[in-house]
Amino acid sequence: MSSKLAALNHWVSEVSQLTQPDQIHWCDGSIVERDALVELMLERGELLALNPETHPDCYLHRSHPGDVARVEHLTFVCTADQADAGPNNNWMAPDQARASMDGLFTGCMRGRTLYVIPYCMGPIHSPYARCGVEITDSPYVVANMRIMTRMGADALARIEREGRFVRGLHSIGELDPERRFIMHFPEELSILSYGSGYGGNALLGKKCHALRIASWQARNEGWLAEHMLIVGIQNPQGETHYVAAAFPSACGKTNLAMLIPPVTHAGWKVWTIGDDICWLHPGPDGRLWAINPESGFFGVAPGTGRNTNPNALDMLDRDAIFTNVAVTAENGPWWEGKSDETPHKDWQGRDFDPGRGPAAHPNSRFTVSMRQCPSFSAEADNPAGVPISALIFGGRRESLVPLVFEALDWNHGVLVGASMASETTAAATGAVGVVRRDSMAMKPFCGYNFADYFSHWLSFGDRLEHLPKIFHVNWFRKGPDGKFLWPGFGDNLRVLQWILERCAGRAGAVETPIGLLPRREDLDLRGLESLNGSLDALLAIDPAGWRNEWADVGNYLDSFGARVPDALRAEHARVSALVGHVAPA
Ligand code: OXD
Ligand code: MN
Repeated sequence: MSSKLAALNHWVSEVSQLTQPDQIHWCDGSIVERDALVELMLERGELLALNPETHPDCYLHRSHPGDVARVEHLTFVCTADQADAGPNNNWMAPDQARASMDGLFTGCMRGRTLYVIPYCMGPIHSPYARCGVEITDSPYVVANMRIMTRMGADALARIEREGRFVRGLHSIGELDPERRFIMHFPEELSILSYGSGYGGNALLGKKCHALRIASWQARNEGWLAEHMLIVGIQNPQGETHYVAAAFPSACGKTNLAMLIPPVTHAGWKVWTIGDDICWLHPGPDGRLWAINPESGFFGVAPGTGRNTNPNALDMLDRDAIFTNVAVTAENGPWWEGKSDETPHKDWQGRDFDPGRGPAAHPNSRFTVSMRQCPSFSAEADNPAGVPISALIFGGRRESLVPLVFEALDWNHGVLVGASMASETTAAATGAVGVVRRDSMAMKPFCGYNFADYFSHWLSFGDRLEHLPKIFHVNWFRKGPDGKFLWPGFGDNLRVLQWILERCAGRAGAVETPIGLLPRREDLDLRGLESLNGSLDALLAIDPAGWRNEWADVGNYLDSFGARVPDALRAEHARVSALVGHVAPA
């Protein structure tokens, strides 16, 4: 073993002394290894094979019913100085955190196999990619990491070349919510996760590494690690422009990433680069370049149907892992919104009884390689990434926030991102449907103080010669009857079209106190004539509502104290004045 791997070997042996596994398996990422793991999980009942005729190589995992989502209240950022983690994170002193985690990990792998998973986040030869190693005792985690990351021999070879990697130690422990913690040590680039097998808590390459740890690395190194999808939008002239868009969990990022244009839009095409995470680097040409660090989708199943996301349905009929979905009498996967079939067994394996709620868990998931997506773009493997023309922020807001608006400049756009708010969803435990501020959709994922994060975002105003434009969208406005005002899904392309036309300097807009809005005639609404009255509401500005909104944003910024950058406060004062609210200086 080369000396560059000595640190890795040393760490693996330290962990095995602590956790006492029966055996150690170094994952090579091969199909043979995958098949053996699947076999093992089938034997142990941790996976159930779905119908091999209709869904070859598809498996169902039923998690512990108390382990179905991310646990934000049990997720910590452990920096030496609490102020570096900020009020946006739970904090514990690193020594104390390590000591209590050591207690939990002691002997926890007795009778189990310890798997060493070398992985690479991003195209394997990209200078922007970063490697990590996850140690876990869960074969389900290994099988998922194989889909979600570039895992195995190539990643190990890169680690051997570079000698550096993020360390993640995970054990499902006893799956006891009382003994469950997800701890991050950004100063050491390490993660300790105990007691949960749920994706966001256990697939450490995803939220823990690619967002919480990477956001810290990104700040130190001059780039951004964001909770954003990435798509290429090809127009009928054959030009493709790329945008990255941040939405909170379960707000339709996967659907937008795989959008199929409406029938009125012949010649348009959306290419999928990523659906959840985006690493943005200033490129040599002064533009912002994006890579998707992941290689698969860990998507929310409910609501994925022929009308909402046909591309997703088409990629899910082979080689996929389903977690907590229901099954049909033919042993196919099923969830609310998938088809008219009647589910046979619910997500817990019980005979389906509508009286007990939905058949699939609202946060049930699919894990599938991005290569299976019909709209997959080969640019997702481009080591240089793709150049970004526009950044989009969006939330789930029933009222107030219009369909789309453009920020006046970079600082205004950063304020718009920082003030994002959304109604909570089932992706995290806790109440669903409560409006909370979720800056850049990073509230659960930023590995450091939001005030410093806002400064870092503002700094790109000087770092980049060609800044992308920033927009805000809201697909979720409701009318007085409680129905959505905007059709959403494929029709969202019309909004993306306006955004790209604005970037090209071709579309009109009207300046309002909150930013630049399209007028009816600036949007391509062919085929949406039925929208009529709704469009007025979708594009209206309610000054009194915005006075309250900006006052609330002011309180929110205050909650981060003196570290909030002056430029952001100045921007807040400016926009507040425009709606007639006097923000405290
Ligand atoms: C996810 C999430 O799983 O944001 O992507 O919760
Ligand atoms: Mn996400």
